[in-house]
Amino acid sequence: MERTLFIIKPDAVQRGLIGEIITRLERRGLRLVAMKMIRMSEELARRHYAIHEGKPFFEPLVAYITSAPVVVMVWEGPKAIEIVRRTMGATNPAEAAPGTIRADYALEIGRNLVHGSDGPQTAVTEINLFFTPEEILSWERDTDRWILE
Ligand code: DAT
Ligand code: MG
Repeated sequence: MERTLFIIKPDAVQRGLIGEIITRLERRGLRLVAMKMIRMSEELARRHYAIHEGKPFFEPLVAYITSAPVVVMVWEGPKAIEIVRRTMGATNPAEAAPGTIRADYALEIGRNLVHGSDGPQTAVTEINLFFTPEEILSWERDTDRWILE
């Protein structure tokens, strides 16, 4: 089992796409184990995107992610990190595969609706940045035997 951090970014919240986006991951079969709505502080945004510090798009990225509330989640499942990334589509919506969230609802890289951890190490770091261990629930889902072999 893997866990991944997922964020519904300000543009998706403003556009009323929270339910639509959660539905895609829920229907896929992934299990939601933590969720909250927050307004990211500038400090948190800079830490979350620290790897991009110094790049030309860094300051606009921090301004965008702090500009309105976001919904932060932890999703769990086998290969959850890769599966969530594939469900999101490529970073640039113009290059995202049809049927992905970014291809279906977005046009530009700076308004690409969602964030998902890109690897096992970043997933752990990002989950710890947004959630305490008590906020992450281990729970039995009755449908799991119909989703997982
Ligand atoms: P992803 O969000 O797919 O993990 P990333 O980690 O490379 O992509 O970049 C984080 C965010 O920064 C991305 O969602 C949008 C923005 N971004 C990345 N590359 C960019 C670029 N070349 N121009 C403008 N914004 C960019
Ligand atoms: Mg990334």
